[in-house]
Amino acid sequence: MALTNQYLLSVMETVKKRNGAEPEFIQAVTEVLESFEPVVEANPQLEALGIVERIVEPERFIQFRVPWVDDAGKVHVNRGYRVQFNSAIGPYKGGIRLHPSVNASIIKFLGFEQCFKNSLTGLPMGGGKGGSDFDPKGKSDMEIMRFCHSFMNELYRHIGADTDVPAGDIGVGAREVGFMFGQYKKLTNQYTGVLTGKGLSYGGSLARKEATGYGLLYFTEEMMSCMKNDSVAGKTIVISGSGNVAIYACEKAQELGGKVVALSDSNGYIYDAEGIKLDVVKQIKEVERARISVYADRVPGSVYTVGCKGIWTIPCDIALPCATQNEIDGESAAILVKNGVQVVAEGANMPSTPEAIATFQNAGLLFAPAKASNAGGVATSGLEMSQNSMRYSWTFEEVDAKLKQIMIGIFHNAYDAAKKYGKEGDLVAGANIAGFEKIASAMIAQGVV
Ligand code: NDP
Ligand code: 2IT
Repeated sequence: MALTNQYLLSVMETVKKRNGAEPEFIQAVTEVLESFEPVVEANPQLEALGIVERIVEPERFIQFRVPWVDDAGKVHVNRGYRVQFNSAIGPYKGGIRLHPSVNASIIKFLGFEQCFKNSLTGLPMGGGKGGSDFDPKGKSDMEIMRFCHSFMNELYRHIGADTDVPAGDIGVGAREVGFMFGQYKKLTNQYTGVLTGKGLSYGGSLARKEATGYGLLYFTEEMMSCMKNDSVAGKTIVISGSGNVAIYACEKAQELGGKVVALSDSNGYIYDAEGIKLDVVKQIKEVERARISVYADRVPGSVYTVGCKGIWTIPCDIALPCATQNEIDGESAAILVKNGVQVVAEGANMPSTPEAIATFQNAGLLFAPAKASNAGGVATSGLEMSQNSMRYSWTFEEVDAKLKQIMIGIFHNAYDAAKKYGKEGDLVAGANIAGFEKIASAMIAQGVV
Protein backbone atom coordinates (compact mmCIF):
# COMPACT_ATOMS: atom_id res chain seq x y z
CA MET A 1 0.00 0.00 0.00
CA ALA A 2 1.46 3.36 -0.98
CA LEU A 3 0.91 6.57 0.98
CA THR A 4 -1.63 9.00 -0.48
CA ASN A 5 -2.21 11.49 2.35
CA GLN A 6 -0.34 14.76 1.61
CA TYR A 7 0.73 15.40 5.20
CA LEU A 8 2.17 11.89 5.63
CA LEU A 9 3.80 12.04 2.21
CA SER A 10 5.62 15.23 3.17
CA VAL A 11 6.75 13.75 6.51
CA MET A 12 8.01 10.66 4.69
CA GLU A 13 9.91 12.78 2.19
CA THR A 14 11.72 14.57 5.02
CA VAL A 15 12.50 11.27 6.76
CA LYS A 16 14.06 9.96 3.55
CA LYS A 17 16.04 13.16 2.99
CA ARG A 18 17.38 13.20 6.55
CA ASN A 19 18.03 9.47 6.89
CA GLY A 20 18.75 8.42 3.33
CA ALA A 21 21.51 5.97 4.24
CA GLU A 22 19.37 4.14 6.81
CA PRO A 23 17.22 1.55 4.98
CA GLU A 24 15.91 -0.34 8.02
CA PHE A 25 14.82 2.89 9.73
CA ILE A 26 13.05 4.07 6.57
CA GLN A 27 11.38 0.64 6.23
CA ALA A 28 10.04 0.81 9.79
CA VAL A 29 8.78 4.40 9.44
CA THR A 30 7.13 3.67 6.07
CA GLU A 31 5.14 0.76 7.49
CA VAL A 32 3.95 2.78 10.49
CA LEU A 33 3.01 5.90 8.51
CA GLU A 34 0.99 3.83 6.05
CA SER A 35 -1.17 2.72 8.99
CA PHE A 36 -1.75 6.31 10.11
CA GLU A 37 -3.66 7.45 7.00
CA PRO A 38 -7.19 7.03 8.41
CA VAL A 39 -6.08 8.45 11.79
CA VAL A 40 -4.61 11.71 10.47
CA GLU A 41 -7.58 12.13 8.16
CA ALA A 42 -9.99 11.82 11.09
CA ASN A 43 -7.87 14.07 13.39
CA PRO A 44 -6.63 17.21 11.59
CA GLN A 45 -5.04 18.54 14.81
CA LEU A 46 -2.29 15.90 14.45
CA GLU A 47 -0.99 17.81 11.43
CA ALA A 48 -1.56 21.22 13.01
CA LEU A 49 0.51 20.18 16.04
CA GLY A 50 3.23 18.46 14.02
CA ILE A 51 2.75 15.20 15.91
CA VAL A 52 3.92 12.84 13.16
CA GLU A 53 7.04 14.84 12.23
CA ARG A 54 7.96 14.93 15.92
CA ILE A 55 7.36 11.22 16.45
CA VAL A 56 9.71 10.18 13.61
CA GLU A 57 12.59 12.31 14.92
CA PRO A 58 14.46 10.86 17.95
CA GLU A 59 14.59 13.15 20.97
CA ARG A 60 18.28 12.31 21.31
CA PHE A 61 20.85 10.11 19.51
CA ILE A 62 24.12 9.27 21.26
CA GLN A 63 27.14 7.69 19.59
CA PHE A 64 30.35 6.88 21.40
CA ARG A 65 33.73 5.10 21.27
CA VAL A 66 34.04 1.81 23.15
CA PRO A 67 37.69 0.80 23.59
CA TRP A 68 38.47 -2.55 25.25
CA VAL A 69 41.41 -4.89 25.70
CA ASP A 70 41.30 -8.57 24.65
CA ASP A 71 42.87 -11.48 26.55
CA ALA A 72 46.07 -11.16 24.53
CA GLY A 73 46.44 -7.48 25.51
CA LYS A 74 45.39 -6.07 22.14
CA VAL A 75 43.22 -2.93 22.09
CA HIS A 76 39.99 -2.92 20.06
CA VAL A 77 37.58 -0.09 19.34
CA ASN A 78 33.86 -0.57 18.78
CA ARG A 79 31.11 1.95 18.26
CA GLY A 80 28.38 2.33 20.88
CA TYR A 81 24.90 3.82 20.42
CA ARG A 82 21.85 4.82 22.42
CA VAL A 83 18.80 6.34 20.80
CA GLN A 84 16.33 8.02 23.16
CA PHE A 85 13.39 8.12 20.84
CA ASN A 86 10.32 9.27 22.70
CA SER A 87 9.63 9.99 26.37
CA ALA A 88 6.03 11.25 26.15
CA ILE A 89 4.54 8.37 28.15
CA GLY A 90 7.47 7.37 30.40
CA PRO A 91 11.24 7.08 30.72
CA TYR A 92 13.03 5.77 27.61
CA LYS A 93 13.00 1.96 27.68
CA GLY A 94 14.49 -0.63 25.37
CA GLY A 95 17.20 -3.21 24.91
CA ILE A 96 20.86 -3.19 23.98
CA ARG A 97 21.99 -5.24 20.97
CA LEU A 98 25.54 -6.52 20.52
CA HIS A 99 26.02 -7.79 16.97
CA PRO A 100 28.46 -6.91 14.15
CA SER A 101 25.54 -5.71 11.98
CA VAL A 102 24.60 -2.93 14.44
CA ASN A 103 24.68 0.59 12.98
CA ALA A 104 22.66 3.81 13.29
CA SER A 105 19.92 2.50 10.99
CA ILE A 106 19.41 -0.70 13.01
CA ILE A 107 19.36 1.17 16.33
CA LYS A 108 16.93 3.79 15.05
CA PHE A 109 14.51 1.28 13.52
CA LEU A 110 14.51 -0.67 16.78
CA GLY A 111 14.08 2.50 18.88
CA PHE A 112 11.21 3.71 16.69
CA GLU A 113 9.36 0.39 16.90
CA GLN A 114 9.98 0.27 20.63
CA CYS A 115 7.94 3.47 21.22
CA PHE A 116 4.73 1.91 19.86
CA LYS A 117 5.40 -1.49 21.42
CA ASN A 118 5.93 -0.01 24.86
CA SER A 119 2.80 2.08 24.49
CA LEU A 120 0.82 -1.08 23.63
CA THR A 121 1.85 -2.75 26.91
CA GLY A 122 -0.20 -0.14 28.77
CA LEU A 123 2.74 0.49 31.11
CA PRO A 124 4.40 3.92 31.43
CA MET A 125 7.47 3.43 29.25
CA GLY A 126 8.85 5.60 26.45
CA GLY A 127 10.99 4.18 23.65
CA GLY A 128 14.75 3.77 23.33
CA LYS A 129 17.34 1.30 22.07
CA GLY A 130 21.10 0.89 22.18
CA GLY A 131 23.88 -1.35 21.08
CA SER A 132 27.25 -1.81 19.52
CA ASP A 133 28.88 -3.49 16.54
CA PHE A 134 30.86 -5.61 19.02
CA ASP A 135 30.67 -9.35 18.18
CA PRO A 136 30.29 -11.43 21.36
CA LYS A 137 30.81 -14.72 19.50
CA GLY A 138 33.98 -16.54 20.52
CA LYS A 139 34.87 -13.99 23.24
CA SER A 140 35.87 -15.11 26.73
CA ASP A 141 33.83 -14.10 29.79
CA MET A 142 36.57 -11.62 30.75
CA GLU A 143 36.54 -10.04 27.28
CA ILE A 144 32.75 -9.71 27.48
CA MET A 145 33.13 -8.12 30.92
CA ARG A 146 35.77 -5.62 29.77
CA PHE A 147 33.63 -4.64 26.80
CA CYS A 148 30.47 -4.23 28.93
CA HIS A 149 32.33 -2.15 31.52
CA SER A 150 33.77 0.11 28.83
CA PHE A 151 30.34 0.45 27.18
CA MET A 152 28.87 1.54 30.52
CA ASN A 153 31.74 3.98 31.16
CA GLU A 154 29.99 6.24 28.65
CA LEU A 155 26.39 5.06 28.77
CA TYR A 156 25.98 5.64 32.52
CA ARG A 157 25.77 9.42 32.11
CA HIS A 158 22.73 9.11 29.83
CA ILE A 159 20.60 6.55 31.72
CA GLY A 160 18.85 6.19 35.08
CA ALA A 161 15.86 4.46 36.67
CA ASP A 162 13.65 7.50 35.89
CA THR A 163 15.48 8.57 32.72
CA ASP A 164 16.31 5.61 30.47
CA VAL A 165 16.25 1.92 31.39
CA PRO A 166 18.17 -0.44 29.05
CA ALA A 167 17.80 -4.26 28.92
CA GLY A 168 18.84 -7.19 26.72
CA ASP A 169 18.40 -7.89 23.02
CA ILE A 170 20.47 -9.93 20.55
CA GLY A 171 23.80 -10.81 22.18
CA VAL A 172 22.79 -9.41 25.57
CA GLY A 173 21.41 -11.68 28.30
CA ALA A 174 21.78 -11.88 32.07
CA ARG A 175 25.60 -12.19 31.87
CA GLU A 176 26.02 -8.92 29.98
CA VAL A 177 23.31 -7.09 31.96
CA GLY A 178 25.13 -8.16 35.15
CA PHE A 179 28.44 -6.66 33.98
CA MET A 180 26.74 -3.45 32.88
CA PHE A 181 24.78 -3.16 36.13
CA GLY A 182 27.92 -3.69 38.23
CA GLN A 183 29.75 -0.91 36.41
CA TYR A 184 26.77 1.48 36.62
CA LYS A 185 26.58 0.89 40.39
CA LYS A 186 30.30 1.48 40.77
CA LEU A 187 30.29 4.70 38.74
CA THR A 188 27.22 6.25 40.34
CA ASN A 189 27.30 4.72 43.82
CA GLN A 190 23.59 4.01 43.44
CA TYR A 191 21.66 0.77 43.61
CA THR A 192 18.65 1.37 41.36
CA GLY A 193 16.59 -0.54 38.81
CA VAL A 194 18.48 1.15 35.97
CA LEU A 195 18.62 -2.01 33.83
CA THR A 196 16.09 -4.83 33.46
CA GLY A 197 16.76 -8.46 32.69
CA LYS A 198 18.95 -8.56 35.77
CA GLY A 199 19.89 -11.80 37.54
CA LEU A 200 17.51 -12.95 40.27
CA SER A 201 20.07 -12.39 43.05
CA TYR A 202 20.34 -8.63 42.42
CA GLY A 203 16.90 -7.33 41.50
CA GLY A 204 15.82 -9.29 38.44
CA SER A 205 12.23 -10.41 37.94
CA LEU A 206 11.08 -13.99 37.82
CA ALA A 207 9.73 -14.82 34.34
CA ARG A 208 11.64 -12.01 32.57
CA LYS A 209 13.86 -14.61 30.85
CA GLU A 210 10.83 -16.51 29.58
CA ALA A 211 8.67 -13.44 28.91
CA THR A 212 9.16 -12.64 25.23
CA GLY A 213 8.71 -16.23 24.07
CA TYR A 214 5.84 -16.97 26.45
CA GLY A 215 4.17 -13.67 25.56
CA LEU A 216 4.42 -14.49 21.85
CA LEU A 217 2.48 -17.71 22.45
CA TYR A 218 -0.11 -16.05 24.73
CA PHE A 219 -0.74 -13.55 21.93
CA THR A 220 -0.85 -16.28 19.28
CA GLU A 221 -3.28 -18.40 21.28
CA GLU A 222 -5.63 -15.44 21.86
CA MET A 223 -5.44 -14.38 18.19
CA MET A 224 -6.19 -17.92 16.99
CA SER A 225 -9.02 -18.32 19.47
CA CYS A 226 -10.72 -14.99 18.66
CA MET A 227 -10.12 -14.79 14.91
CA LYS A 228 -10.23 -18.44 13.88
CA ASN A 229 -11.84 -20.34 16.74
CA ASP A 230 -8.70 -22.46 16.78
CA SER A 231 -5.69 -23.05 19.05
CA VAL A 232 -1.98 -23.92 19.08
CA ALA A 233 -2.71 -27.49 20.23
CA GLY A 234 -1.86 -30.10 17.62
CA LYS A 235 -0.22 -27.62 15.21
CA THR A 236 3.15 -28.11 13.52
CA ILE A 237 5.38 -25.13 14.30
CA VAL A 238 8.62 -23.77 12.84
CA ILE A 239 10.64 -21.32 14.95
CA SER A 240 13.70 -19.51 13.61
CA GLY A 241 16.60 -18.59 15.88
CA SER A 242 17.67 -20.52 18.97
CA GLY A 243 18.31 -17.65 21.37
CA ASN A 244 16.31 -16.30 24.28
CA VAL A 245 13.09 -15.61 22.36
CA ALA A 246 13.12 -18.82 20.30
CA ILE A 247 13.84 -21.13 23.25
CA TYR A 248 10.98 -19.84 25.42
CA ALA A 249 8.59 -19.60 22.46
CA CYS A 250 9.37 -23.28 21.91
CA GLU A 251 8.80 -24.10 25.57
CA LYS A 252 5.36 -22.45 25.74
CA ALA A 253 4.34 -23.77 22.29
CA GLN A 254 5.06 -27.30 23.53
CA GLU A 255 3.18 -26.66 26.79
CA LEU A 256 0.17 -25.57 24.73
CA GLY A 257 0.31 -28.84 22.79
CA GLY A 258 2.04 -27.65 19.63
CA LYS A 259 4.77 -29.65 17.88
CA VAL A 260 7.89 -27.58 17.19
CA VAL A 261 9.92 -29.28 14.44
CA ALA A 262 12.69 -26.76 13.62
CA LEU A 263 15.03 -24.15 15.11
CA SER A 264 17.99 -22.29 13.56
CA ASP A 265 20.94 -20.00 14.05
CA SER A 266 22.76 -17.77 11.57
CA ASN A 267 24.64 -20.78 10.12
CA GLY A 268 21.79 -23.24 9.53
CA TYR A 269 18.74 -25.07 10.87
CA ILE A 270 17.79 -28.33 12.54
CA TYR A 271 14.72 -30.40 11.68
CA ASP A 272 13.38 -32.96 14.13
CA ALA A 273 10.20 -34.65 12.87
CA GLU A 274 9.63 -36.12 16.34
CA GLY A 275 9.52 -32.64 17.92
CA ILE A 276 12.43 -30.59 19.29
CA LYS A 277 13.95 -31.84 22.58
CA LEU A 278 14.21 -28.52 24.38
CA ASP A 279 16.42 -29.75 27.21
CA VAL A 280 19.06 -30.62 24.59
CA VAL A 281 18.72 -27.16 23.00
CA LYS A 282 19.02 -25.40 26.37
CA GLN A 283 22.18 -27.36 27.21
CA ILE A 284 23.74 -26.46 23.83
CA LYS A 285 22.71 -22.78 23.70
CA GLU A 286 22.41 -21.63 27.32
CA VAL A 287 25.11 -23.71 28.99
CA GLU A 288 27.71 -24.46 26.29
CA ARG A 289 27.02 -21.39 24.06
CA ALA A 290 27.60 -23.75 21.09
CA ARG A 291 26.05 -23.88 17.62
CA ILE A 292 22.62 -25.39 16.90
CA SER A 293 24.26 -27.93 14.53
CA VAL A 294 25.40 -29.84 17.65
CA TYR A 295 21.75 -30.87 18.16
CA ALA A 296 21.91 -33.19 15.13
CA ASP A 297 25.02 -34.89 16.59
CA ARG A 298 23.14 -35.56 19.83
CA VAL A 299 19.60 -36.42 18.73
CA PRO A 300 19.30 -39.43 16.42
CA GLY A 301 16.91 -38.89 13.53
CA SER A 302 17.28 -35.10 13.50
CA VAL A 303 18.87 -33.37 10.52
CA TYR A 304 21.05 -30.23 10.27
CA THR A 305 21.06 -28.18 7.04
CA VAL A 306 23.53 -25.38 6.32
CA GLY A 307 21.98 -21.96 5.55
CA CYS A 308 19.32 -20.33 7.75
CA LYS A 309 16.82 -19.29 5.04
CA GLY A 310 15.90 -22.89 4.19
CA ILE A 311 13.98 -23.19 7.46
CA TRP A 312 11.02 -21.48 5.76
CA THR A 313 10.72 -24.34 3.23
CA ILE A 314 9.62 -26.72 6.01
CA PRO A 315 5.82 -27.19 5.84
CA CYS A 316 4.11 -25.91 9.01
CA ASP A 317 0.82 -24.56 10.36
CA ILE A 318 2.45 -21.82 12.46
CA ALA A 319 5.66 -19.91 11.67
CA LEU A 320 7.35 -17.93 14.45
CA PRO A 321 10.33 -15.89 13.20
CA CYS A 322 12.43 -15.27 16.33
CA ALA A 323 15.93 -14.46 14.98
CA THR A 324 16.39 -11.05 13.33
CA GLN A 325 15.11 -8.33 10.99
CA ASN A 326 14.16 -9.13 7.39
CA GLU A 327 14.72 -12.85 7.83
CA ILE A 328 11.56 -13.70 5.83
CA ASP A 329 11.59 -12.18 2.35
CA GLY A 330 8.86 -12.29 -0.29
CA GLU A 331 10.17 -15.55 -1.71
CA SER A 332 10.22 -17.34 1.67
CA ALA A 333 6.77 -15.96 2.47
CA ALA A 334 5.40 -17.35 -0.81
CA ILE A 335 6.83 -20.79 0.03
CA LEU A 336 5.30 -20.72 3.51
CA VAL A 337 1.91 -19.80 2.02
CA LYS A 338 2.19 -22.48 -0.68
CA ASN A 339 2.93 -25.04 2.04
CA GLY A 340 -0.24 -24.07 3.89
CA VAL A 341 0.92 -21.90 6.80
CA GLN A 342 -2.11 -20.58 8.71
CA VAL A 343 -0.49 -18.28 11.28
CA VAL A 344 2.65 -16.11 11.27
CA ALA A 345 3.50 -14.39 14.57
CA GLU A 346 6.66 -12.30 14.84
CA GLY A 347 8.94 -12.87 17.84
CA ALA A 348 11.90 -10.99 16.39
CA ASN A 349 11.73 -7.27 15.56
CA MET A 350 10.68 -6.61 11.93
CA PRO A 351 11.53 -10.16 10.75
CA SER A 352 9.23 -9.94 7.71
CA THR A 353 10.09 -7.70 4.77
CA PRO A 354 7.29 -5.49 3.38
CA GLU A 355 6.93 -7.97 0.49
CA ALA A 356 6.56 -10.85 2.96
CA ILE A 357 3.89 -8.99 4.98
CA ALA A 358 1.95 -8.23 1.79
CA THR A 359 2.15 -11.91 0.79
CA PHE A 360 0.83 -13.03 4.18
CA GLN A 361 -1.96 -10.47 4.27
CA ASN A 362 -3.04 -11.18 0.68
CA ALA A 363 -3.21 -14.88 1.53
CA GLY A 364 -5.69 -14.03 4.30
CA LEU A 365 -3.79 -15.83 7.05
CA LEU A 366 -3.39 -14.59 10.63
CA PHE A 367 -0.40 -12.25 10.86
CA ALA A 368 0.80 -10.86 14.21
CA PRO A 369 3.24 -7.92 13.91
CA ALA A 370 6.28 -7.83 16.20
CA LYS A 371 5.44 -4.67 18.11
CA ALA A 372 2.29 -6.40 19.39
CA SER A 373 3.28 -10.06 19.57
CA ASN A 374 6.80 -9.69 21.03
CA ALA A 375 5.89 -7.00 23.58
CA GLY A 376 5.93 -9.53 26.43
CA GLY A 377 9.64 -9.03 27.04
CA VAL A 378 9.50 -5.31 27.57
CA ALA A 379 6.17 -5.61 29.42
CA THR A 380 7.86 -7.87 31.94
CA SER A 381 10.77 -5.44 32.07
CA GLY A 382 8.15 -2.89 33.10
CA LEU A 383 7.02 -5.29 35.82
CA GLU A 384 10.67 -5.63 36.90
CA MET A 385 10.85 -1.82 37.20
CA SER A 386 7.70 -1.84 39.34
CA GLN A 387 9.12 -4.51 41.64
CA ASN A 388 12.42 -2.62 41.96
CA SER A 389 10.56 0.57 42.88
CA MET A 390 8.56 -1.28 45.50
CA ARG A 391 11.67 -3.06 46.83
CA TYR A 392 9.62 -6.23 46.48
CA SER A 393 9.32 -9.25 44.22
CA TRP A 394 6.38 -11.16 42.89
CA THR A 395 6.31 -14.96 42.41
CA PHE A 396 6.80 -16.51 38.99
CA GLU A 397 3.08 -17.25 38.83
CA GLU A 398 2.16 -13.64 39.66
CA VAL A 399 4.43 -12.19 36.98
CA ASP A 400 3.39 -14.79 34.41
CA ALA A 401 -0.31 -14.10 35.07
CA LYS A 402 0.23 -10.34 34.58
CA LEU A 403 2.20 -11.02 31.38
CA LYS A 404 -0.62 -13.17 30.00
CA GLN A 405 -3.23 -10.51 30.78
CA ILE A 406 -1.07 -7.85 29.10
CA MET A 407 -0.65 -9.94 25.94
CA ILE A 408 -4.38 -10.67 25.74
CA GLY A 409 -5.02 -6.95 26.22
CA ILE A 410 -2.58 -6.02 23.44
CA PHE A 411 -4.33 -8.37 21.01
CA HIS A 412 -7.73 -6.84 21.75
CA ASN A 413 -6.47 -3.25 21.60
CA ALA A 414 -4.84 -3.86 18.23
CA TYR A 415 -7.89 -5.71 16.92
CA ASP A 416 -10.30 -3.01 18.10
CA ALA A 417 -8.16 -0.12 16.78
CA ALA A 418 -8.05 -1.73 13.33
CA LYS A 419 -11.81 -2.20 13.38
CA LYS A 420 -12.42 1.40 14.51
CA TYR A 421 -10.59 2.68 11.42
CA GLY A 422 -12.22 0.26 8.96
CA LYS A 423 -9.37 -2.24 8.81
CA GLU A 424 -10.84 -5.16 10.73
CA GLY A 425 -8.41 -8.09 11.02
CA ASP A 426 -5.37 -6.01 10.00
CA LEU A 427 -3.25 -6.26 13.15
CA VAL A 428 -0.35 -4.37 11.53
CA ALA A 429 -2.51 -1.27 11.22
CA GLY A 430 -4.23 -1.95 14.55
CA ALA A 431 -0.98 -2.25 16.53
CA ASN A 432 0.49 0.88 14.95
CA ILE A 433 -2.67 2.91 15.55
CA ALA A 434 -3.30 1.72 19.12
CA GLY A 435 0.36 2.35 20.05
CA PHE A 436 0.27 5.78 18.41
CA GLU A 437 -2.96 7.02 19.98
CA LYS A 438 -1.61 6.98 23.53
CA ILE A 439 1.72 8.62 22.59
CA ALA A 440 -0.01 11.28 20.48
CA SER A 441 -2.44 12.08 23.26
CA ALA A 442 0.43 12.52 25.77
CA MET A 443 2.38 14.68 23.29
CA ILE A 444 -0.64 16.90 22.69
CA ALA A 445 -1.16 17.33 26.43
CA GLN A 446 2.49 18.27 27.00
CA GLY A 447 2.72 20.89 24.27
CA VAL A 448 5.49 21.46 21.77
CA VAL A 449 8.60 20.01 23.45
P1 NDP B 1 19.70 -13.93 21.14
O1 NDP B 1 21.02 -13.28 20.98
O2 NDP B 1 19.41 -14.69 22.39
O3 NDP B 1 19.45 -14.95 19.94
C1 NDP B 1 19.44 -14.49 18.62
C2 NDP B 1 19.17 -15.68 17.71
O4 NDP B 1 18.92 -15.20 16.40
C3 NDP B 1 20.37 -16.61 17.61
O5 NDP B 1 19.92 -17.92 17.33
C4 NDP B 1 21.12 -16.02 16.42
O6 NDP B 1 21.98 -16.93 15.76
C5 NDP B 1 19.97 -15.62 15.52
N1 NDP B 1 20.41 -14.49 14.68
C6 NDP B 1 20.84 -13.28 15.11
N2 NDP B 1 21.21 -12.51 14.07
C7 NDP B 1 21.00 -13.26 12.99
C8 NDP B 1 21.18 -13.03 11.61
N3 NDP B 1 21.68 -11.85 11.15
N4 NDP B 1 20.84 -14.00 10.75
C9 NDP B 1 20.34 -15.21 11.21
N5 NDP B 1 20.16 -15.48 12.51
C10 NDP B 1 20.47 -14.52 13.37
O7 NDP B 1 18.62 -12.81 20.91
P2 NDP B 1 17.08 -12.78 21.30
O8 NDP B 1 16.50 -14.13 21.23
O9 NDP B 1 16.94 -12.00 22.53
O10 NDP B 1 16.48 -11.88 20.12
C11 NDP B 1 15.92 -12.43 18.93
C12 NDP B 1 15.01 -11.40 18.28
O11 NDP B 1 13.95 -11.08 19.19
C13 NDP B 1 15.66 -10.07 17.92
O12 NDP B 1 15.03 -9.56 16.76
C14 NDP B 1 15.31 -9.18 19.11
O13 NDP B 1 15.33 -7.81 18.76
C15 NDP B 1 13.90 -9.67 19.40
N6 NDP B 1 13.37 -9.41 20.72
C16 NDP B 1 14.05 -9.78 21.85
C17 NDP B 1 13.50 -9.55 23.09
C18 NDP B 1 14.16 -10.00 24.35
O14 NDP B 1 13.57 -9.80 25.41
N7 NDP B 1 15.34 -10.62 24.31
C19 NDP B 1 12.22 -8.85 23.24
C20 NDP B 1 11.56 -8.56 21.98
C21 NDP B 1 12.15 -8.81 20.79
P3 NDP B 1 23.58 -16.81 15.96
O15 NDP B 1 23.84 -17.39 17.31
O16 NDP B 1 24.14 -17.60 14.84
O17 NDP B 1 23.92 -15.36 15.87
O1 2IT C 1 12.88 -5.52 21.54
C1 2IT C 1 12.55 -5.56 22.73
O2 2IT C 1 11.41 -5.27 23.10
C2 2IT C 1 13.55 -5.97 23.71
N1 2IT C 1 14.67 -6.31 23.33
C3 2IT C 1 13.24 -5.92 25.19
C4 2IT C 1 13.45 -4.53 25.72
C5 2IT C 1 13.32 -4.38 27.21
O3 2IT C 1 13.51 -3.24 27.66
O4 2IT C 1 13.02 -5.34 27.93
